[in-house]
Amino acid sequence: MSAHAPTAVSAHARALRHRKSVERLTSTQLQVLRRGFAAMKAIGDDRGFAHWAGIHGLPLPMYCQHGTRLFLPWHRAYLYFFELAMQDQVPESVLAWWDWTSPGSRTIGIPEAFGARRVGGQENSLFRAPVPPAARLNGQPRQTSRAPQALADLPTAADVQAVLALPDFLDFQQQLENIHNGVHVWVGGTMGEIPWAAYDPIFYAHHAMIDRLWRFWQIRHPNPHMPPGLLNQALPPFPMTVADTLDMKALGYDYAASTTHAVVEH
Ligand SMILES: [Cu+2]
Repeated sequence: MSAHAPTAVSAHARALRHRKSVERLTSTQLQVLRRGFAAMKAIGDDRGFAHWAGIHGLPLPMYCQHGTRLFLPWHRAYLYFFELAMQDQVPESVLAWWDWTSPGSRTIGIPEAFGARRVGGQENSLFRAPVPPAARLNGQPRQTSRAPQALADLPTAADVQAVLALPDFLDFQQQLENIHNGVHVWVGGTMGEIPWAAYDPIFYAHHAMIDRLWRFWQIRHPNPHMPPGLLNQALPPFPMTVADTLDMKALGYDYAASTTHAVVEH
């Protein structure tokens, strides 16, 4: 992580990078995203995809925070450093979010960007990824897989709006985590199992959506009640505290406003 110590944050505070909806990427933007994942997957050391996926889950130690007060901050830091690692390989690449409440998602489920097995005669780097031997336990398959459930079982926009209205951070976080759990289970296969979920490339689009909803919530509740002590908590293995995750623009990214006008324009 040394290459991206917190002091590097200001160096990255150049023009804001906007994460966009997977469904609204131009074909060029999608190609760049695919190149970012493909480049990381081709690297076996700690700059590579398997290393980053392994920070979330197996092999041990598993750092991810689920069912704790650090769920949102930890995953924001995780995506932030993952995206920097991807940009080390493909500088113009930016994570995209998967809005599982969108009409498109409720029609086809997994977005085509991730669901297509092959594109242009090559394996789609967003379709799946290998699970390395060190992370395989109990006969875990060598490749990630998905087993999506019924379209009607995806969370709805109304589910999301109800959660965004909650004024208390911990309530909000807990209920958003529940929605998030439901989508992991909905995608099924590897995504349904925490120790391996981050090996599926769609993990990052799902968590970008969760991170985006937290951003909306922050805008709607600018002075949230945060429990004492929470802000100073560290987010290992990342050199950040909860407080460091709150100002997204200081981190150098934001979410494109195209589908967020109702909550984001101000
Ligand atoms: Cu998750």
